[in-house]
Amino acid sequence: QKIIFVTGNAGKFNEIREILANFGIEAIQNKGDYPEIQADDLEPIAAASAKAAADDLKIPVLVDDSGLFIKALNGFPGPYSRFVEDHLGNPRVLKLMEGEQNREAYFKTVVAFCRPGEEPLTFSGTVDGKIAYEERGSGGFGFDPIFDYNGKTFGELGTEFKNTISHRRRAVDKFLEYLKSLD
Ligand code: ITT
Ligand code: NA
Repeated sequence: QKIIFVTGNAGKFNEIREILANFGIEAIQNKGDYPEIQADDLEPIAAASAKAAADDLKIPVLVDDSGLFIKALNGFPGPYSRFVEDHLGNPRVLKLMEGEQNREAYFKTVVAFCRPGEEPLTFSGTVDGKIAYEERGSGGFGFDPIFDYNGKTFGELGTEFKNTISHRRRAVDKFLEYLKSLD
């Protein structure tokens, strides 16, 4: 079984590829860049991207929209995570958190699956953690070096462990449940 995963983000693709491979599904990357709508949460963003890609490519596709939600910052960067990661980076996020006692945060992934001409389906997953006081570890990508999970950052824990408990894994598990329900 093969599935087209539309993303320009190599970190995401590698994680999804490894997760799906464990379930005997081959992920094929399509780097098509579809305009993203703006919204307060990730579901409508992922859904709109999946529909645009499926209707354009005329094949079923999977997309992933993810973000880091920091409690003390009222959920920022959330749906603006891409912009913050690209234009500010982890050091500036740590700066915003300086002097902040409440370090609680979560990662969220919404994977959206869409067949051409049909409505998209969305599946979400989250994982709770804390914003670290400094970047640690070189594994993973994006915000992983500042996301502390039980004392170690995702950067320190690395992709293999991350894939067993991550927001992305939890979202993909729900998608796999859906696929299974079709058999
Ligand atoms: P697409 O082509 O798939 O849209 P993107 O990089 O635009 O790729 P997102 O908008 O979903 O993807 O990602 C928001 C940001 O959050 C982006 O800068 C990622 O690096 C970061 N991010 C997403 N998932 C992450 C994870 O599991 N760990 C750390 N950072 C993550
Ligand atoms: Na994106």
